[in-house]
Amino acid sequence: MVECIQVIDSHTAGEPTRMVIEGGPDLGAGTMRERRDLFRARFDPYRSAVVNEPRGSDAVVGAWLVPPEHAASTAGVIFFNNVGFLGMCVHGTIGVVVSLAHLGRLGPGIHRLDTPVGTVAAKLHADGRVTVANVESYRVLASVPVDVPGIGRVRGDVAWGGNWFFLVEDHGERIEAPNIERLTELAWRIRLALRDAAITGADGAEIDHIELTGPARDTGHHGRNFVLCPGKAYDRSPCGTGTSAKLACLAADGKLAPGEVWHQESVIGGTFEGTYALHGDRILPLITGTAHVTAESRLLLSDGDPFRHGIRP
Ligand code: PYC
Repeated sequence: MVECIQVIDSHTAGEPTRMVIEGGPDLGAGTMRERRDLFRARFDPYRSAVVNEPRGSDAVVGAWLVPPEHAASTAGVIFFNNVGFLGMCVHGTIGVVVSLAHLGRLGPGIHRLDTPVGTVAAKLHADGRVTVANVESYRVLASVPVDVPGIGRVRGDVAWGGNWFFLVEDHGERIEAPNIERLTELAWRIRLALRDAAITGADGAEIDHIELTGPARDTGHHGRNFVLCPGKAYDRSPCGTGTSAKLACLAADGKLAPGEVWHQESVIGGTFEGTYALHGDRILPLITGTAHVTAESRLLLSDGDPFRHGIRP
């Protein structure tokens, strides 16, 4: 038997998104959180089949489209990567909106998407840019010291932007593409040190994204980042949830006012534009970027293929 999964591939500032539009398991009609939990518990091989080699790569983020949870929403979407599931994914949301527009399923205007961590609104502009009103973001800890074996003590902020981030500025590294291997090693060590020191997000949640920040390269931009994702792949884009976490820290430090624009560069030079509105003691980030559709494909999973569910780490 051959199972067929239909996907649209795109990239957002170089970071790939693979949107699943047909095939695979039916996740039912529960809340988005229940559907994500069902996916994880019963159908994880499909996650791996879609994003892992030989059909994908470590950098691919999957976006599984499902019927919306809320009547006012266009769709539900569950984001996942090479090792598990994401809360939110902003570059992925930009990719989903551009891919749905490519299919003729939506046009310019505001579209609501339900995710396991809340409903987000995405505006498709007439010129193809997409602005995502992300989930509320906030910093929980500032300048936390962590002793990193082989490196020494670094300090960072713990913030939520739809995923949990540890943002480090005093790392002493250049945030440039030729340095990606060193940055990956450093960020990975920081992640393990956080785990060993039991430094977590709210409710003991694991901090699974490490964001190394630094000065922008281009005049007119405000910062540059390197974000290491949970499966040790770096984000080619400036990471929209990471940019949201950064905005939450800037807001908490009084360094960026509501409505002020922050241009965030990625380690490979892509940019997102970020701004925020205040929501009580949290912020509502608005992240703008562009995506490009790269392929319309049917993934084939045949019974005789030992890697039909991907090469799992
Ligand atoms: O853009 O939010 C983002 C993201 C998360 C992981 C990879 N990209």
